[in-house]
Amino acid sequence: MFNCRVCNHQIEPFMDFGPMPIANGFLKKEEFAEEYFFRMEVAFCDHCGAFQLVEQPDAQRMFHENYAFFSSLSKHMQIHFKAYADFVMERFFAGRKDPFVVELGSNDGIMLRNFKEAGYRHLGVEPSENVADVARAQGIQTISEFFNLELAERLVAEYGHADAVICANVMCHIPDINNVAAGMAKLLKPDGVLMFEDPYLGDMIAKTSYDQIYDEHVYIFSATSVSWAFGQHGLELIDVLPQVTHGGSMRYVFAPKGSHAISPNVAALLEKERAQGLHKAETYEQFRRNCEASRTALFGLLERLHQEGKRVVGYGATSKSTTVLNYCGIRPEHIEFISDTTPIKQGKYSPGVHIPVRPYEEFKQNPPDYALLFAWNHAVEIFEKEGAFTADGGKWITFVPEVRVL
Ligand code: JHZ
Ligand code: ZN
Repeated sequence: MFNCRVCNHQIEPFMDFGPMPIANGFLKKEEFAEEYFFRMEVAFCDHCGAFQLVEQPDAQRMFHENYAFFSSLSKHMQIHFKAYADFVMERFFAGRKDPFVVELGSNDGIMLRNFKEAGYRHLGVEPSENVADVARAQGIQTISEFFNLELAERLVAEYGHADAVICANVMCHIPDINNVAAGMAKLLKPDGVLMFEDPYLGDMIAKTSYDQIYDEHVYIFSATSVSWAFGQHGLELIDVLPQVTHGGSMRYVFAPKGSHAISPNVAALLEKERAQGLHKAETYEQFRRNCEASRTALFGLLERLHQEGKRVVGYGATSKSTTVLNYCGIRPEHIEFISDTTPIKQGKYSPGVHIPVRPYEEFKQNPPDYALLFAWNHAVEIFEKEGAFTADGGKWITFVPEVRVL
């Protein structure tokens, strides 16, 4: 039993993924002996609807000056964040005098650069110095701190209240959601808006995409759970917009209670979540069984290919792949290397399982028989550019929504 991180009710974990390393903790050989592991168990709170990790490593272990994930490496994500910024500017900034936008977890500036180019006052809050430096080098105003109520008070004193507080793939990383929601309510103008998007629980359950669960993702949100959590702090859910990014995400828009009209999308999604059974324990029991079946199928396939002497290479050393590799018991003999375009990951080893991460050029020069698509959320972008691999007889292995060879 432990207490829900959002509402404090007593809850019971329903699934144990076993010992897990830091998902973005790519490491060198000499660091193997000291590698940090935590026990990755998940629980669902039937009081407030929060799907959550029981234990999460300290923030400083995950977000630091060597953070390995740079948002701007994907072309499609650059287009996505331009559209997100346009949505904010067109829907909420029209007619406002000198609006001010704050982004939490602004990474390398992939979203804020659009506000900067449009001439808006902006501020990024990004605790990982190395990714923040990339944003600063482009003239995007960024401070490197963790956001909380205390920082919100300092920001108000220094910059004034915000017209919009925005995030993407950040809110679900922050364990003390009550402190952050209180900070956001403090930072916003009385008619300001808060919005964030994160991987969506409804998609994860529907697709058995259990690899969304790793140390950084302390929550997998639904409209039901976020409206409960932020409602505690005087913020009301005024709109919801499904996104295709990261394998199925949801953008939630909040505003101080009574300040904005509520879109009919909100009631429709809450209803849909009930119909999907997101409030019921049985749904999570079924999810656990689906994960176990997926693990058996993927491991079995990789064992068979190994026995047949086939070459398998991982495509994309994603955070998500850390969960798949460790949970499924995959070993270096199953996967020759993982190809990735991120310089800081190359030449290192994957967390826990220690599969080498190699530059993309090695994949191109020596294509394997099978590419295991760890970056399945970027499938459209990747298939667009890997036509030659398929044309030459290369095969893809995917595991979401089910294990298949394409
Ligand atoms: P990608 C990260 O998750 C971590 P990850 C974080 N916790 C989160 O929430 C989401 O992002 C937003 C490489 N790649 O985007 C680049 C290629 O090699 O699925 C990346 O290392 N070739 C903040 O890590 C990885 O794959 C390509 O063509 O699961 C993709 O990581 C492409 C497109 C990517 O996020
Ligand atoms: Zn709860």
